[in-house]
Amino acid sequence: EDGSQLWLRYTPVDESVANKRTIKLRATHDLVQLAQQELQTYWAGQSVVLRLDKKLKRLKEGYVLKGDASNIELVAAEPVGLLYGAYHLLRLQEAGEDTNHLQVEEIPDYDIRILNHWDNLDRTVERGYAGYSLWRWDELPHTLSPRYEQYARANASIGINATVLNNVNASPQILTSDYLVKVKALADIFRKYGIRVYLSANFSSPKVLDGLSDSDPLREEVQDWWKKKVKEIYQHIPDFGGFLVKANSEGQPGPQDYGRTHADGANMLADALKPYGGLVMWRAFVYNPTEEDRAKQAYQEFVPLDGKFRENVIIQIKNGPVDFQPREPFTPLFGAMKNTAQMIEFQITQEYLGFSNHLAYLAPLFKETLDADTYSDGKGNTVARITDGSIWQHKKTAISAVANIGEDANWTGHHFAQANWYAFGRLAWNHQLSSEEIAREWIRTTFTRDADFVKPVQQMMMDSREAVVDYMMPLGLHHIFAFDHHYGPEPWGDRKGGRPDWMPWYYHNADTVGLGFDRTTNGSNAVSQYNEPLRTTFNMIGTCPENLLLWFHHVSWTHRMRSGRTLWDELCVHYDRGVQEVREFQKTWDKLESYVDQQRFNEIQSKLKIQTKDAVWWKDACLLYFQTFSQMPIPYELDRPIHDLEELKKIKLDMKHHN
Ligand code: BDP
Repeated sequence: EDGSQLWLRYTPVDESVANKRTIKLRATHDLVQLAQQELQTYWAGQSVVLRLDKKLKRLKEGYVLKGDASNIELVAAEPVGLLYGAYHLLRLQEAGEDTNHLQVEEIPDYDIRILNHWDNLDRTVERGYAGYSLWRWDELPHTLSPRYEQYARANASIGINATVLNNVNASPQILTSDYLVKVKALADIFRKYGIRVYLSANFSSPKVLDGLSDSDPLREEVQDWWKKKVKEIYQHIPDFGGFLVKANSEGQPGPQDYGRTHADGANMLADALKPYGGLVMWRAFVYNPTEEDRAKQAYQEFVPLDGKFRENVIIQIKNGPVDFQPREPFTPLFGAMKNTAQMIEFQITQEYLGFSNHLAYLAPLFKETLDADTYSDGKGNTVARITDGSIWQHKKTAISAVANIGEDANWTGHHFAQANWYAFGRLAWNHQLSSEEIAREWIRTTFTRDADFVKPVQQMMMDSREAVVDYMMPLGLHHIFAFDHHYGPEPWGDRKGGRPDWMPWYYHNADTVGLGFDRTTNGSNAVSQYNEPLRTTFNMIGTCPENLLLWFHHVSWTHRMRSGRTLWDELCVHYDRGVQEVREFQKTWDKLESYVDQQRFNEIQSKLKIQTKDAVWWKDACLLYFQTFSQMPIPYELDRPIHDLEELKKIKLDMKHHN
């Protein structure tokens, strides 16, 4: 098997089974027919009646499943709810769960569950590690790859209902008439699976595409340009979702180019989209190379704008305040704008977690942010509840993640990276699901139900993210990656004349005294962006969680950690533990050869070898480099380095970052 079937390895039921049960429809709609067809082909169980009940509005796109050994009733308020219900049944079947006592009510936690593709029009993918983009712009709209439909089906099977097709570093070209026809062709396919298309818009489009003198959002000519453009889009795509915008961030154009605010920019687009029900997802990923701590800047720019955004604007906020690091605290902007709709942005693609070479199961990372208590208005207001509408009512709720999908046969480069796409979809539907549950479900549908396989693999997945944190950036270290491509370690990295906030030393601050970024009240004071009691907890070295210690504190090498070890020894122990864990993954995997088809077994085995080599590389690079400051020995019971620092400094990876 090449992994192309993902978690959808259904076998068609044979006729004798199909003849014994019926899949009855009490509704007509393309989506309902598709639900029926999926069950007709693959469902080996009881008879099913599919019914629409418009009165059950509280279900949103969800469904009710009830039944016993002879008959199942599937009811939804929306046609797509029946499709999701059908996939629920098939999931139970594939995972080998009981379907004779069904009493299920599922309501999605978020209205919009959306993937962000960072795909360029030349088919390179920014931070993509699974080959070229799925979208074959040169062939569209005439030639339609079968993978478009497979992609839509895979998403629908886990409840994803929206997609942004192009990179946030957006080419204005996407909004030309030539491209809109291509976008329409994709939207027509995705619609069959309940998926809406969104586009990343370049703020300078009016100027670049049609020669307007500028793209100032307060100028009528510019506003009219967008109104006309939006009208044109809706003529092609009547259910177009809206725009995702990266503005005044990392060199992208935006309203500030004209002395206007993020709100002015977002509202102009929102006004153009409003008549059609479209939305603006406006990103809060903004920072400039100033004296101010990068981690503080989004909060500083956006909090003063609270209440100034139109109803159909949602601020899209990365889970952490810096940038998708292996571990970050949650972004303090969550919960700090009570009058503005907010959504989370995760990164499924492993830009900072070993690309598609490392096994890193990300559900625990996603949940760490979702479950984090913001203490906004008291206890219990987690990031999940702030964004899912439980606390403040907004027009729409949404959750997004940067996709890891490309043209590779297995879609995601690493077979195990499929689990991260899967986990995002499942959590976007229900953020209460546990990482263990999701892993178990994914393993059983993707590989086998055999407990002797499922248990150790589940354990390996559950340990994997922490292993990556350990061998890359334990104890709150962050952004000490090699410049630009972000694959290997480069804690020594420095570029003459380069932006300080893109240099590792900016983040680790290693010196003869110690290590870490002082964000306390004596330092950059980023702690003050958090509500009490977090502010005080993070501010004091004795109460700050150790897994974020070096995020918030500059800590002396001899500081005693809770284990009784010095900071230096603790750091060494973590790096070493990360390496040991990956060595264990190799053993676990090799033992399981008989449960897996040869191709997937081999491919995963060779990825684990790369991961192990990289883990040792990370450990040696970071420890040998930091040792030049600490001047302390690596504890003698730990494995010794196998590289020399000077040799590691010479490694230059030829990895192009496509912008
Ligand atoms: C960073 C990536 C960069 C993206 C940027 C963003 O390195 O390629 O363009 O985020 O999210 O993580 O806009």
